[in-house]
Amino acid sequence: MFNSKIKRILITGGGGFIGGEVIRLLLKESNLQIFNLDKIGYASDFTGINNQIANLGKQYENRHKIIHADLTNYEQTEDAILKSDPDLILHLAAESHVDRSIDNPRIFINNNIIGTYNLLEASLKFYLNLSDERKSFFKFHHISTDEVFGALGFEGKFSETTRYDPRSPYSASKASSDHLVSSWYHTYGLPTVITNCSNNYGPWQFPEKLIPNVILKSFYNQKIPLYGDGKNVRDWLFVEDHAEAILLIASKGRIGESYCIGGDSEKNNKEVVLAICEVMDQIKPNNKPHESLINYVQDRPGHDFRYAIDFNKIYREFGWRPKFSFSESLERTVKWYLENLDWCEKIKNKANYDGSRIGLKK
Ligand code: TDX
Repeated sequence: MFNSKIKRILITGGGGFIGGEVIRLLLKESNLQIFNLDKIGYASDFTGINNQIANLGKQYENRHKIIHADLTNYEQTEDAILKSDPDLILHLAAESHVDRSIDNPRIFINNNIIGTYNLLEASLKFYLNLSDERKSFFKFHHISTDEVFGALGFEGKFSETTRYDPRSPYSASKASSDHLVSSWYHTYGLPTVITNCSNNYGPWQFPEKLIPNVILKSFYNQKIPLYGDGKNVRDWLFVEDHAEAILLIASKGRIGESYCIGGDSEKNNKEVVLAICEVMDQIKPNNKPHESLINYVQDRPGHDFRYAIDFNKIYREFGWRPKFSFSESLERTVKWYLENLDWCEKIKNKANYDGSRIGLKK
């Protein structure tokens, strides 16, 4: 998967949903030593990684080391880089929930912008001290979102050449971090690559996002909140497809480039909710169909209408396309949540999150 000279990888935010998936894939399919820099915030959790290590065998324990560090602290960031001595950095750490960014933008500015800035500064200092040989394969891969491009109407798709037009504090903070990464490449020569993905779903996602939120609400027979008219469209990407694309770009992506990663599964929110309700009707039937729990609620302020990704560049250059179908992976995801209700309760309690509506502050 990787050039054999690459031995150590530093992943930021490996306690998160996507980072955890990337680490599980790396454990299975590479020999790399993995350093997982995580601030252990509200959504951080290592259960999935620990389960994977337990399944693979004790000899895998040493392959994954957690470094408890906060990117908003430069010294901690620099220490983590020196300790891990990486050949590759995957930057996934970010505050990621749009609704939280509406209520509390400062946290997003600090973590996503200042955090990325500190990581870039420390990475550049580290990179400049590497031997020419190690410099020749070192890479800094920044993982970002399609939300930086703003919102689409009924037509068109986002691609690598789409103008940035973020509209929420969250997407503005991610757009800023993308621009910082790109400027560290152009100005200082740090070898960077950026990926922008569409909405992820799958096991281990913190239950504030649409899909796990709806699964849990419908399981507990609570009202399912559908924002506005439920017609906003997202392009759903199964997290295992995303992790595979990330590692492909981390190993083969061209320096200074960006790549869009999409799920080829555009659905409006009502379609997604109805699909979940249908699976729930089959595996946990109620006296009324689960769709009767749908409750149209006040719209999200500045709610982006539609996201869709044209992933032609990564397909053209590397032959990548999503493998998982939406309906099968959604069913798998629903079943996973129902089998892991204890985990959901535990992580919600730890985060002090009771599932109430957030993100209405104007
Ligand atoms: O309860 C809900 N009801 C509802 O109708 C929730 C939580 C969401 N929604 C709507 C809002 C969006 O149109 O569903 C859609 C998806 O919402 P989120 O899961 O909050 O995701 P979104 O706002 O699209 O942003 C996501 O995709 C890009 C991720 O949260 C980001 O981290 C990623 O960068």
